[in-house]
Amino acid sequence: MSVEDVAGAIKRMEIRGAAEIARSAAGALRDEAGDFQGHSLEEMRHSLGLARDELLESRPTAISLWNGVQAVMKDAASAKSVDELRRSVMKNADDFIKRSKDAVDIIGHVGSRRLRDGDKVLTHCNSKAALGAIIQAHKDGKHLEVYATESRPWRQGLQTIKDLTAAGIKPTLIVDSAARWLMKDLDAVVVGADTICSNGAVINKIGTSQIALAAHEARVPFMVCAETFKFSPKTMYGELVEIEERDSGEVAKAGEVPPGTRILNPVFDATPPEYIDAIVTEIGVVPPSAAYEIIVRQLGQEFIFEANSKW
Ligand code: RUB
Repeated sequence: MSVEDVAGAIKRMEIRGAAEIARSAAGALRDEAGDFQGHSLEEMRHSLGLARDELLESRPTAISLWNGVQAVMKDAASAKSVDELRRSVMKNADDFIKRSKDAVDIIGHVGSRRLRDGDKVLTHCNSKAALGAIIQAHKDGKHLEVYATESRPWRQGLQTIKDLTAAGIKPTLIVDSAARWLMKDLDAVVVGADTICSNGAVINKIGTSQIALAAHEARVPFMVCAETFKFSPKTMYGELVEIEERDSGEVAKAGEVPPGTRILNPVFDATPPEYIDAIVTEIGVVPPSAAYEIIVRQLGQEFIFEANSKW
């Protein structure tokens, strides 16, 4: 797929989920570099720069996209020839995609250990990392009762039900507003993340923070499954995470509400660190308070410099 096709598919949510968005963007940059026909290094840098910007503009909230693009382009400034630039972009993209898939796998195994036989577990939206932990626990022989929220307005919960069913789990679907009613019967909540801020706050699908609040009230452990490239170096420098607002037609179609009705459609929200018991990453289970440390150690100086250099 071309950069334009991938950016369009991300915008339309045909490609969705923070990790998948990042991997697809990395793949698009790899193909762009591979297909470059020119002979000038400057021209290639320029065209990759435009491709990077187009991909970054496709969805604003998930830092995985920015981190992924950054990982692919990290050697672009130092490359000395078209060939070197092409090789570095293609290799970095392949490395990022592999690392990201391996991370989901490890998170599955680590997250599984946090779930016990007989647990009743709720998940929200459709996170491959969160589902990885639940499905791995099932493969490890634990009998889980799994509940999935519908996740209005896009109803990603239906995809979650399909994913769980394909893995041999018989899940139960609930409407989003049933989460607190159900909470008293649950043993764990497992969700994914689009962005984790340097203070440990987690940005994920709208409604996540309400579920976390209900879990906190009922003392039900709230676990976030997220690869380290979901942590945001930008937030270290005070940048607030932009919460994407999508078209009102996703909430109510024309004719369903009186003309002039104002509809708000924010698609992510922030869960404060106090409501999060554990973040499961590919480098281990960490508390939200470790977020700053992870950004510094795992993403490293290059990412931090780049995150700060725009201002
Ligand atoms: C998806 C969503 C997911 C995270 C993590 O929102 O909020 O929980 O992206 O997913 P949308 P993953 O459907 O709007 O993209 O673990 O697969 O990266």
